[in-house]
Amino acid sequence: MAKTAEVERAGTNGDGRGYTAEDITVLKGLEAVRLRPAMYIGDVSARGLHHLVYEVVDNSVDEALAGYAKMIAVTLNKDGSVTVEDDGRGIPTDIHKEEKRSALEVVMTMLHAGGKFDKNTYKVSGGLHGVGVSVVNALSEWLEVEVYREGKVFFQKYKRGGPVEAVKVTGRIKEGRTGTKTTFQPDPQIFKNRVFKFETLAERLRELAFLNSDVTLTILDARTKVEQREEFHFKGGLVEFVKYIDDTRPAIIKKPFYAQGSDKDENGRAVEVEAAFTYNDEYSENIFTYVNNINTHEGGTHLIGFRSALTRSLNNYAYKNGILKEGGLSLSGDDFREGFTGVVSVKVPEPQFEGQTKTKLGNSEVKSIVEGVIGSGLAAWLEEFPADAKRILEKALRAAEAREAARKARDITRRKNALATAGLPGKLADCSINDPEHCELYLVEGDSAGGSAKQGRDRRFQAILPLKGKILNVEKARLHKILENEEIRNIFTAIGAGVGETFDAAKVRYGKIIIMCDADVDGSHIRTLLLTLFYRHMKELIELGHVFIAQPPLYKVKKGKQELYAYDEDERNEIVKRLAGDKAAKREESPAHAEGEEMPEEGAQIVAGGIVISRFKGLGEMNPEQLWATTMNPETRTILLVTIENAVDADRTFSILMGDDVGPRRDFIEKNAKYVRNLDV
Ligand code: 0RA
Repeated sequence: MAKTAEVERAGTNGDGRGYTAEDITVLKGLEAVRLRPAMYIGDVSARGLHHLVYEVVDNSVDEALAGYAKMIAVTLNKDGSVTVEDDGRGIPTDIHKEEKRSALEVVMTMLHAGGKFDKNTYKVSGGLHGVGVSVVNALSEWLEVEVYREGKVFFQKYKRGGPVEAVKVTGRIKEGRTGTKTTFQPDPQIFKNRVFKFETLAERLRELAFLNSDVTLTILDARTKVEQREEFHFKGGLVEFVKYIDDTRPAIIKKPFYAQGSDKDENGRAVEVEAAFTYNDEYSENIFTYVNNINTHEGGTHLIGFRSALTRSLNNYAYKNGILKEGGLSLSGDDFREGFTGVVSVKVPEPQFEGQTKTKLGNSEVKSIVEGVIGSGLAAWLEEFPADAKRILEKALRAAEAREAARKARDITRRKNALATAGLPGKLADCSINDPEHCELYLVEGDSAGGSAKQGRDRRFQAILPLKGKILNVEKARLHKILENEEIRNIFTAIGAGVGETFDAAKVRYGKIIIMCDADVDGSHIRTLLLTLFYRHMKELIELGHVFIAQPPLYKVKKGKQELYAYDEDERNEIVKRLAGDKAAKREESPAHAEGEEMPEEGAQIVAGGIVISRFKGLGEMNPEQLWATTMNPETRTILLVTIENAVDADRTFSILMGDDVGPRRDFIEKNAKYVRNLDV
């Protein structure tokens, strides 16, 4: 039996023994992580914080993929720390030969040590996470790990990545029980916001459960009075995944397609392929692709292989069954996209990630492997389910007709445009410089606010496009219909980068596109319509961080010449308290009482000890100077960056908010109404 670290070695820097050369290397590694955390986890915002949990969970998922772990349990603890426990083999605790310390300590403290074990059979980790648990350790105020192996409980604690003492045995357990339990507290020196969102974590765990049908993942929120718990286990894997994605959209085929298989790459290592799809009666295409459980937003060779298998197999079937005539019309890939919802998941031993956000698979061998597995799976499926095959082909034929009609219509518009004044929309007040990086486009609700914005702006770099009322709901229309809408065409033309498949991020005319709507129900509706438009037809714009939401204030608090703006009620109360306090201190009067007081109706004012509060009803109520000072001046304004936290969930959110089904929408609003200020989609 392997000796434990406790027996072999006294410890590192926790016992006054001093540092060895190895310790110093380790510390250098951890210091690098603490100096530049963003290099390892992307950023130190909420996204990076949640990434810590994913990193730890990924290690357990790898243990599950290796065939050992079945359960992964995440707990959000009362003190703000997080625990991740699995029932895998347990991280080895014997002495690591090269490092001469417990393997557990090596895994927990050395950068990239995770893959050192058994590289060929164990890890298929992606290159995106896969930075290793040592990074989480380095960014934690403290971290504790317990390993259950050989009938013992092994324990080690770390502070900011460094071991507090050597691995020790803290208890005996039933022989045969194995696993790893990690608890960590994110370091306040690194993370300003350390509050984990249950829903965000739950979404990722649900996704992992769909992608790995053998694993059960649970999440427990022990921070709240009433504990919240969810358990995810989907025997049906990807088939259940596509059903889940489309559960707000009516399916037009009886049962989703599913295929699975594997093939060897040029080094003889297995590439595993799995895919499922269904069709709904709408027009957008939803494909989610994964490499080693990582969502590859930018697609890559697996997506290309999947698409070409679809187009080829469906065309072949159509010719064979007389739905298409040899030498006549053939259906293109585009024709199969309307209403298509699919998931492709591949496990690649050595993935190469490319693209702007390193979420595009580059391995060329994967294309033909996916094409082969899906192509033969689909050919068999079409023979087995001819009624579904027919529905898919009918839908594709209608899409082809619509596209042809749209092409003709576009030709006509183009000719018309050439006669009329082609170029930027008349309503756009453009900025004078044309360096996109420094330019901003404000999409403003209403002509009157648009007018104020035009006067108040800095015209050198701020452009204004006023929008009249509600734009079309793009969730319910084909692209050519959408392009008939003048308001939407104006937005596309102003941005200048095309739309959908022809969208070219390099042509975007403004680095920041800022949605500015009233802080009322209509305003949120218009904002949601605009976000839907960007999400469905210019997703890259969001992914590249170009889309923002303006934050106009809700209140003005005035005392004498001093004018202060408040963006919510709490802030308003704080300002009133402060102004009243100033006065009380100076004149030794009792402080004014505005705190907690009900606000009168919109537009009205109250006076409390010389303090005047007014509530802004809409943007139009602010004069150009106020609009500049509160909402548009880059020095003082707050704008919210729109990000996509989780692609699957973002799609569902838009489908729920903009689709036909009322029930899910009501549920969503009831559940999320309190988060109205959180605009992550
Ligand atoms: C390397 C080798 C072995 C297990 C693990 C890593 C392992 C790592 C993690 C991380 C979280 N949970 C984990 N569970 C296992 C197997 C060593 C052996 O028993 O032969």
